[in-house]
Formats: sequence, structure tokens, C-alpha cells
Amino acid sequence: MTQTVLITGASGGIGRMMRSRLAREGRVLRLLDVVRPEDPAEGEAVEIIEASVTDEAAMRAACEGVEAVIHLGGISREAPWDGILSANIDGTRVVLEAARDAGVARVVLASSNHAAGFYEIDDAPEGGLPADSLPRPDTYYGVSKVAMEALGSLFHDRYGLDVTALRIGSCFERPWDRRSLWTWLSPDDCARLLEACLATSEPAFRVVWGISRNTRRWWSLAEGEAIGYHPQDDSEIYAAELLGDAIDEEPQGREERLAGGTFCFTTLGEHM
Ligand code: 15L
Repeated sequence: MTQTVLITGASGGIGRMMRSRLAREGRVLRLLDVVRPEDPAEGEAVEIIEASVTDEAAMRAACEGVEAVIHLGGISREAPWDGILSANIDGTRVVLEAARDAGVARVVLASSNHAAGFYEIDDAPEGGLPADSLPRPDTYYGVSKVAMEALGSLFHDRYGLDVTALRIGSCFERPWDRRSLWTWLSPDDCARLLEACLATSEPAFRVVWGISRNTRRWWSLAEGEAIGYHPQDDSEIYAAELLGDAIDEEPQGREERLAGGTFCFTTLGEHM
């Protein structure tokens, strides 16, 4: 039987990196974005939808026959409030309502570390800061991710959807500075994490950090491991190249000690 997985925000950074990594025998990826995703390559099991996550009719149609939704769509950094409110908060509501109406069993939500950006390294207990630590958003963007998590919780409790909200660190091909050495989520680990979310056994609402097995991490891996996410990559292989002689220095100043880094200091409501 074919499994159809809808990915919103499929033309964004993570969406593009996941396209080949989530391809599986017996799976169709339905790729949706306001920016039209690339047409399928020969033999690629993908369907393309050009639409906004705020478009209720389009989202309803997109959810038809879908087993799981991976919701990556929306604005991915600080921006004026109106846009955040519409794309990230209302967009998530529209996605969840469409999923519920279509009988979709699972939804994975791309939350962010910026829902908890004001935690500092010293706040972390042994084993790492729990993934479901109380929100401490660092921006309006972070607030929208807190709202996203709240909507996920609501749709689990009301309608029984299986919802996993991922507090994603920094999902890029490679880390680029001291902070990203502990926030890094390698693209391969991101795919492993999403596969774990697609294979959970009991419907629940859960929050999980999206990071790799980085030597410098201070966020807990326990919640991910509980659903079978066992990250394999470690950013430490880049540390010498990135930090040179400063490789063993402690993180300096609040920008390097706060989870959200520069997001904690950017002007609220202004494009970053
Ligand atoms: C995020 O939430 C952003 O979407 C991404 O672009 C990065 O800035 C990341 O956080 C990060 O904290 O590195």
C-alpha cells in the first residue's frame, strides 16, 4: 500500500534537503510550497502543489489521502508580526484543521529552538535541557513556534492526532560558528528524526529537540531516543576548522551562552 506524506514548505532549506532523504519504496511525497517545488525527476514518486499553508481550500485538498503531514512551511526567522501571525500561527491552524478533517493520523511540526531561546547553558541539568521545558521565546518568530506547539497539543487532546513538535536547532549542511556546533542538526539526522516521528506507536503530543549527537550539546536527546531517534552525526568534526586556537575556550558572552544566540538580541518585528 502506498503511503502519502505531505510536506509543507517543501521549497525551503530543510524541505529541499529532505526530498531525496525521505524517498522510500511505497511512499509518495506530496510537496507543497508557495514557491513551486521542482518538477519530479524521472521515476521520482512526488506530487507537486503550489499553494500557501494559509489557503484553507488548498490545504484541504492537499491532505486528501495523506497518512502524515510534515509541516515545515512558514517564515523561518524574525519578521514583522502580521506576517508571522498569518504564515506561522494561522498557517499551522489551517494545516491542523485540514489534517483533522481529512483523517490524517500524524502531524510533525517544525517548531524551533527559538521557542526556548532564552535558556542559558547553565540552566541545563545533567543529561541536557528537557525538550518540553517551558517556553522562553526569543522573538515574535519564537512566539509563533510556541503557538504552533500549543496548537499541536490542542489537536492531540481534542481529536487524538499524533503530533510531534520538533524544537529544531540549526539544520544546515554543516555548522558555521561556535553556537551552531551545539545546535547543529545534520540533514541525515533530520531525516532519521522525521522517520522516527512517522513510526511512533501510540498517538501522543510530544516535544523533541532536533539536534545531532553533538559533543557540545546541552539539550536532551532522551525525548528523541524515546521515539527511536538515535542521531549519528557529531559537529565536533568541524570544530578545529571553525575555532582554530580557540577550540577549547568556553562560550563567551550571552550571545554564545543563550540557546537562541543572536535571535535574543535582534529587534522584535524587524526582518533579520
Ligand atoms: C531557526 O529556527 C531558523 O529557521 C534557522 O534559519 C536558524 O536560524 C536556526 O533557527 C538557528 O537557530 O540556527
